[in-house]
Amino acid sequence: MSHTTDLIKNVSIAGHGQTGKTTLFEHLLFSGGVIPKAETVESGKTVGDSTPEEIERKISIHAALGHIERNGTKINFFDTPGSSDFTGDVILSFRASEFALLTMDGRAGVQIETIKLWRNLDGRKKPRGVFVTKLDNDQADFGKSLADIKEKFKVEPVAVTLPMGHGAAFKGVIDVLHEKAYLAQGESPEKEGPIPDEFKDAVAAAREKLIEAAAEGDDTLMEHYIEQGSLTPEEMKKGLIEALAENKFVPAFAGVALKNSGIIPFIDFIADVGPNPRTAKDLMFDGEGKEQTVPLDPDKPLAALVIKTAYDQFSGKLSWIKIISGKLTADTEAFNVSENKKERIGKLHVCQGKKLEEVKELFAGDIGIITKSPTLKTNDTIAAADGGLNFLHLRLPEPVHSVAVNATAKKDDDKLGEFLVRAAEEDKTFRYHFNAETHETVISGMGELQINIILDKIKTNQKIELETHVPKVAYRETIGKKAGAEYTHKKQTGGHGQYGKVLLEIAPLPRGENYQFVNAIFGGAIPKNYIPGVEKGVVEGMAHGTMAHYPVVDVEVKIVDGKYHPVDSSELSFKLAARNAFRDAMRQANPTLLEPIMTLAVFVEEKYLGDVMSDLSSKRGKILGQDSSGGIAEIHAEVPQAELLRYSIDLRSITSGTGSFSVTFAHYAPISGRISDDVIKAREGFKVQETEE
Ligand SMILES: Nc1nc2c(ncn2[C@@H]2O[C@H](COP(=O)(O)OP(=O)(O)O)[C@@H](O)[C@H]2O)c(=O)[nH]1
Ligand SMILES: [Mg+2]
Repeated sequence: MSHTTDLIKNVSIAGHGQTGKTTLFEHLLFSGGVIPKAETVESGKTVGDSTPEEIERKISIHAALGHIERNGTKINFFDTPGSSDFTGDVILSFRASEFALLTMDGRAGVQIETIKLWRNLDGRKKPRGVFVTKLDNDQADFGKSLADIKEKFKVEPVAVTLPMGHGAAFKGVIDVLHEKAYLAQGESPEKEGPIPDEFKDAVAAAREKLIEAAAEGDDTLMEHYIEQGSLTPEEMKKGLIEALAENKFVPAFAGVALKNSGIIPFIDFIADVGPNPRTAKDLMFDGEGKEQTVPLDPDKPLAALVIKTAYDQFSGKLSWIKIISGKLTADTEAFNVSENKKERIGKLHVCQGKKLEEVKELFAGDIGIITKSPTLKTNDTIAAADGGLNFLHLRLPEPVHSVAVNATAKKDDDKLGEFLVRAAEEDKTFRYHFNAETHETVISGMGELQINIILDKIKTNQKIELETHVPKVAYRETIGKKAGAEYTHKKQTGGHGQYGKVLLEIAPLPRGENYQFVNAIFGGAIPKNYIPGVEKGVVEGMAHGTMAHYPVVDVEVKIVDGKYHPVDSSELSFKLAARNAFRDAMRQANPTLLEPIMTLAVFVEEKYLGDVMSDLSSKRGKILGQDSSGGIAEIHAEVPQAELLRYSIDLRSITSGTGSFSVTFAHYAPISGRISDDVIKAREGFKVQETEE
């Protein structure tokens, strides 16, 4: 069944790993009547963790989508992965939702992923709430968790539900908004009842805060509140809706998902107060080079965005799509704005995890799935007609972890290539490229876990035997001073000979300027038609330097003199002369190896700061700056790439898996001594393929 815009809500459930997202998602579907029984993550039967790799590892790897209905409103929920290796699917779910629910373990409070997700939501001005889970643990503390939010984010969350006890004494939650208690019933849905006397004062105080939050949403309500000292339930609801859509308050919820507690009042809150899809403020498109936003609008012609591509072993290719304006109808023709061509829309579906249900149409605000489209890709904009807006692509972080791979058997190369294309389509944070310089296929992603899961799939599902290794570093060579050399290429024994003489001077250029060729020949010492041959020789000479055969950069080459022979000279003779002259000059010009230096930004909990800094200095890192806020330290440094090839693994072990980093190329820098000697040694036996006479 399809729902219209004002009867749709979209919620992303996100948070640090193991805070109970998948369990909460399961119990939302159970309490919403979608599934007859809530399964545990450990059983491998949850709706959220349904792919073979998730069942095997007992963690979420992909976003899952499901929905319930409450008083006629459809609520779409995303269950997202907690590990930063799978951040791509969290970001796409944020993009498609107007509200994010961050889960927090009641024992741990704010954790590093909570902070990163909070910042990401800040960047989108996205309304959000927090759900404090696992309150059945003795050390869990709802109040402390909210205080932690206040300390770290300078926002005081407003409790919409309150726990009745905690640990073994946990009995259920109280819905402060609707003034009802919900007793936990274990496997059955929670049961509504009166608020026990012992909690009445706490509820009254919490309700006061909720009324204040509602009054903040609207100026006339604020006047009423000041005049009357309170708000009617209708006024309160209206104020909360407005305040939440404007991200003016952060609702907080308590619960024990595993025991079906805190679920129904949360569903009620979303159905009543959750942001309408029309309130989305991050629907950005490229308006002639300038980013602009459009309102979500059911009355405009169709516009929709493909947010995700997945391949299901039973249903085949799935293209997840969010409708931004108008409606999408099954079995019609639309226009693919990104590809600038007509697009056939086949069957449309809504889903509960991997279970699909066919629908005829989807309205603005809704999220659904197009199956078996051979052409649709993630980030494609689909519109009613040509000339529509082109929505901006998902903004994802750059890969930080790379591995070089090759199929053990040459015959598997094509199959491996096809798999990589598909994997990169499914997860936009995963990339692959062939590095022509090092002759390696390098795959990259957000961390070792993500890469290992992909390698496992290649080995197990595709039955391709693989070899993997740490990617090679692309070193460079350059010179430290001016030098000159002359070289005569001569072969004049019988018949048509070869003759060319080149005299050249080389000089260092500033870093990053690469190469300059200067022709300073006077009086036709080398005729014009041979100059291209001379330059070819120089370029070939620079392709493999004299130290370790790496490309030579940042050199000016000036051809100053030469000599030719009217019969024996040829382009080839001058090319060979120039190549050798260049290398002779380079040997005398104080040649040096250069290594790539990366700019690194590391995010860690403050307690790991010292260990991370000393590790960076052992990696020849130069600290550029350091900043701390809300318990998280941010370190900026420049570090040689050669030291960072396994940094995601190192940082994981230093920070017990909590740290993260980003890395971009900065510049090349000279190396010397033992480091340089080792690089040269590692290149021994490298064969240069060049044309000979
Ligand atoms: N005691 C308790 N355990 C829970 C609760 N919610 C989830 N868990 C357990 O915590 C673990 C992680 O849960 P999961 O839903 O996979 O967390 P996710 O990584 O955030 O998706 C699982 O073993 C769950 O059974 C809860 O409310 N109370
Ligand atoms: Mg999960």
